[in-house]
Amino acid sequence: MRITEAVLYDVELPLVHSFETSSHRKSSLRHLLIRLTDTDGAEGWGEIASPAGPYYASETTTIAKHTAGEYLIPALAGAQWDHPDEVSDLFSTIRGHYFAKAGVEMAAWTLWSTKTGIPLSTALGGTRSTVIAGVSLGIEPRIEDLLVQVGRYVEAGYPRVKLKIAPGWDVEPVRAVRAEHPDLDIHVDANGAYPGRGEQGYDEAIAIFRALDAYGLTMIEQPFAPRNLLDSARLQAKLRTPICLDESVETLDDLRTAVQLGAGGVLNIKVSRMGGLTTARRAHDLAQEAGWPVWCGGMHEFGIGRLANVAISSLPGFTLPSDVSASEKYYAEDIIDPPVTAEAGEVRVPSVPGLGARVKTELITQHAADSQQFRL
Ligand code: OSB
Ligand code: MG
Repeated sequence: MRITEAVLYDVELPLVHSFETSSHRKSSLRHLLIRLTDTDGAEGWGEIASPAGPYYASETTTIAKHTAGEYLIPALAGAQWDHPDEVSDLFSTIRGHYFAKAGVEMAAWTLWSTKTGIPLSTALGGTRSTVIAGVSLGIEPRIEDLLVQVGRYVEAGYPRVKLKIAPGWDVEPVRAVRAEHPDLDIHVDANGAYPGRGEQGYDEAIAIFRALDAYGLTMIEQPFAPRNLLDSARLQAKLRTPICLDESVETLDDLRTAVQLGAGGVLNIKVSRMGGLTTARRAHDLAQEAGWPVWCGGMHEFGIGRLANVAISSLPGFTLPSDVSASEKYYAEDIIDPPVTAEAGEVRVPSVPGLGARVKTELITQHAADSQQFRL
């Protein structure tokens, strides 16, 4: 296969319910969508789901746009490839920029899947026809508001609820949700908001995690800053609740280090954070060897990135519910048809080649602040 054209759309969609994490609150998402076309006119779509601001990771939408346009798309020019893993290799000399790489590589994967007739899930080694979905709930103004949100998604059949926590919003909301839902699979995600050893508030942070340990949580996600694997390992030794790593693991080397240090026991595999489906699949294999269960995290993806998340979640090591809730949790109208839906908390894995849904180009154009075309 050889790519002859790429189009990059800069698209913003409003969220149906605004979302607050330990770092900031957002009410809309701005992602880049990319369409690749090859010499035979076959097309593939990908999504660059980096957040607009540099809070989850340093790679913002504007930076990703620059990286894709100046480095990644030009690297495709003239390249002949038979498998998307080779596209991933084309980017190997470019350091970091995992979100941008993931989106461009995803377009290569969906194009390849369409052309070969092999469904994305099958090509990745998927074994499930449905994946179990969990919801991720942001910080709310009051505990009562959080209880309404939790009740709503439990009612809809989602079997797992993840609660965002931050200093000042941790033990109390968890206690309240646990009191109303004694048997619910609950996990918390701090997005690295707690101070590490030597920083002010470390002792309080440890006391909070010890208190959280009593609520039967499935995991505590990313308690400390991304690079702070040592404090994560120290904390893991003190808790029975497994620590899950998200921001800490961008590369397979990061994962090997984390496993070696005992910095956790669960991995959140985000296709975007790890630079694409190829690395995500390798991380799954490595985690399986290490005995770490995995699940797929989300970045509030539009339908394209969401379907890639569904495909990777069908692999056998994804034994915990993934953040692949239905499109309607996020957007009034998704950019794919049909949108992703969940029934009793399960999302069906498409069994057809390609993305598994039609991309609504008209809607994309309507919501695009701009688009750039590259002829290769
Ligand atoms: O840490 O998992 C995270 C959203 C933005 C940035 C970071 C995270 C999240 C989520 C949302 O938790 C997961 C979803 O897409 O529903
Ligand atoms: Mg997380």
